[in-house]
Amino acid sequence: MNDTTAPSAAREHTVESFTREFLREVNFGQGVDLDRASTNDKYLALARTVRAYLTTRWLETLRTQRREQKKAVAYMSAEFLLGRQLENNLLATDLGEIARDSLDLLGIDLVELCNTEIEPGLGNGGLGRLAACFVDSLATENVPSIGYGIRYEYGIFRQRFEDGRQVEEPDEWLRLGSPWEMPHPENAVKVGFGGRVEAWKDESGRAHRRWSPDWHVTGVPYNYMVPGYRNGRVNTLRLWSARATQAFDLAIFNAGDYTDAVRAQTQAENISKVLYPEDSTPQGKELRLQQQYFFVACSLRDFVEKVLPEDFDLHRLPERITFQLNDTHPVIAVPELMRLLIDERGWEWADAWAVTQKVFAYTCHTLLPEALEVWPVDLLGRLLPRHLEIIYRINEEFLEQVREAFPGDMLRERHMSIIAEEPVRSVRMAYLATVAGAKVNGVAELHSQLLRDKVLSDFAEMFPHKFTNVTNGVTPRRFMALSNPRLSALITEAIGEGWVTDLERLRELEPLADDAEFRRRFREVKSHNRARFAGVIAERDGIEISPDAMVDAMVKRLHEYKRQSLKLLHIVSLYERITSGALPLADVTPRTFVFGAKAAPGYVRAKETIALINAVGRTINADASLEGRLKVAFPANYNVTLAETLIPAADLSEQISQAGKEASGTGNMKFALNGALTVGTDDGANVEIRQLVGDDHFFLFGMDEPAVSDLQASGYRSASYYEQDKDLRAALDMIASGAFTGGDRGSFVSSITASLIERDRFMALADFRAYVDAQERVEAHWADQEAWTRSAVLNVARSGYFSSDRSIRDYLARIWNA
Ligand code: 475
Repeated sequence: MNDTTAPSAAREHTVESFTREFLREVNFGQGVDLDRASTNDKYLALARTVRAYLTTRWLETLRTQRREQKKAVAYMSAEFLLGRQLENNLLATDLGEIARDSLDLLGIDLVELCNTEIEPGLGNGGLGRLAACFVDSLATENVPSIGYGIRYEYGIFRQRFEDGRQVEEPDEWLRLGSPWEMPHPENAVKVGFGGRVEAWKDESGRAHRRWSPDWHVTGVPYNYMVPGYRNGRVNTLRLWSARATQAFDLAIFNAGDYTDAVRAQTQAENISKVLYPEDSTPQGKELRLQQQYFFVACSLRDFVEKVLPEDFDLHRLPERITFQLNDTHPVIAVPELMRLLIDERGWEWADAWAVTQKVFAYTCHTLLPEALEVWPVDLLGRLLPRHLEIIYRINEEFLEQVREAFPGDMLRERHMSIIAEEPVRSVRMAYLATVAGAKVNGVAELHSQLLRDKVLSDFAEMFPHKFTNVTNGVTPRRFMALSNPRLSALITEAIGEGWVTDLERLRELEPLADDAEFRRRFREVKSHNRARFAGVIAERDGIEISPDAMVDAMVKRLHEYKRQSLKLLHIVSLYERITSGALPLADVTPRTFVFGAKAAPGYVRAKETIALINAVGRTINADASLEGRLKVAFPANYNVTLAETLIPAADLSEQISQAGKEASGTGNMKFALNGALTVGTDDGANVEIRQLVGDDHFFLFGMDEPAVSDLQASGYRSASYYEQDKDLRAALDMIASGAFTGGDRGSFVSSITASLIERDRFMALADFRAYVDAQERVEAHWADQEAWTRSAVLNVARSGYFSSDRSIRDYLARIWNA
């Protein structure tokens, strides 16, 4: 979209009108005089001023959609990890300069107000952040769409370190007000749970089923506006909040039990109380299933009854919507839609199933067997008895199809059943999604291939047409234009500003990789960004780092398959070689190892790893003999906001998961786009990043997926690597000796080292040597700053493919219009 045609809020508004509206919000919105207004008052007033601009466009977008009734996409996700809204909305509306000038005149610092905002952390990690990038790109690509999710009262926990150990605190993100949301209690939806299913017959004698839930919850929609980048479209993100229903309260209250009535109210409102903090390994908790059904039931009803016109014939639903299921969390929508059509509208099974199979599509985000959601049938049957019946019937008809396709293949039938028998009878949600969905996609080429060949191979054989790939992407608005203003300005100066919505245009930077002056300016930007990052963690965490050292970053959830432990072994090995005299200090590249990672509160090994990283960091940072050459910086509570200052500052991006385990990764894309070089395994989207940026500008190491599988099959013995590689042994021994824990060899020190030496589930030891070698290649390349910068510029120039705008176009072509 170029600037002359793009409707831009800025052109309709002046500094004077903006100031007037801002002051009105201070006075009448906040109820204070400007000279008495707190920073938070001013932030809220500014947010509402910007919101008013957005609202005009939003209402226009809604009117257009009601008039045109174009096919839309509903992105259903239990998580939307949005990050701060104010700056993003200023950018999208092009109001940044007007707001700054207006506030300047009033003597108010815009940056300070932006920093007041508490980010809505309504997600765990990759999956939730992807959903946020996607709604941004859907709006920017001008796709009629709506996001559906949960308005958690508490998002992902705040992380603190106490003596190096993670402590979780509730994330009170709504504490200071929530100017971006618009609640609509009048559009509340009632959702049932529990109870029984009864048979009944209509006058014609036809048999029906009727679900009588024994308790209900009300879902109140909260709308958020999602602006496209300066294109006039503002889409909706609708998050549901649980309230007790009136009837529910009164029934118990009237029965005379006030305490029970209150307790019931609390129970209902608990549903949207808190985000489950497990990333990739969901716990089979009843409240989680309640959350899933709650938001999905609200969303389907909302779409069918409120978004569609009143007289709409649901047989034509597939012409109007695709419900894109972000992993299996919303898959209970499948039996819910069946129930709506059959029980509530009297449809025949076959008709309902035909429509259902056309409107859902499923995105899988994992390869870990423990991450594939299953719900025990006794739990599901207790909470959603009618849905369980429907799932059984779907499964019966599906297995009939399997028998027809593969007569006599009993084993296959058992493998493919939506109902698992072992260890307890459970519903396999990924299988249900695959059977019901029109399409199934993985999130990177390798991942989609492994889904077809391994995780879902029987299904791929039966329904080859369903399987496709859409490689993930990231929004260049937040992760470049907003977060890296200096690099953005340099790029715009070189190639114009079209790249913000057409990221492939970064290719035009390629020739500049050979331009010494451009490289100098690029380095200047990096160096500025490093200093900015250093300033932020000094203030935020009291961590001191040198702004000149290489920033080597590993930021992602703490998980064994991601192998933070391998990074740690590299650091310890360097340290061990320096202190033992094997490596002269003069040969050590000055580096800051930056970690950012939250561990699921119940994931003991992950928490031990955090404690160990902090212990190693404390020792290294305090060792004067290193003359400050190595630093470990582990700022607590890594989140979207911190990512926005870290990623632009990074020189080296660590993407070192065991091959075949990381579905895609999206941090890897953000780093490459911001000019960091990657040291990575042949895993997830790393594969595509390397293909695009070129082998010379990417440090590949370690076993690939087939090698991992072979080694697994032939029997992996980690101890042999410990025995045979003396540097590895020395590093592990150093940890085990208590060198980082004040001589303490117990607790987490021994459990981590023992588990690596004895089991090493993700083969960190097998990849250690290759990793250390790759790090030596990194250092050699870094020593030639001109060559390094050239590689960095080429990383930027060749990363345009990883825009989430491109992902959305792929979804349109392969799934939504298919
Ligand atoms: C992958 N989260 C990344 C990213 O596609 C990928 C699971 C269960 C409960 C709560 N959260 C989860 C995930 O599974 C997840 O975040 N997966 C990630 O999705 C986007 O880039 O490789 O690990």
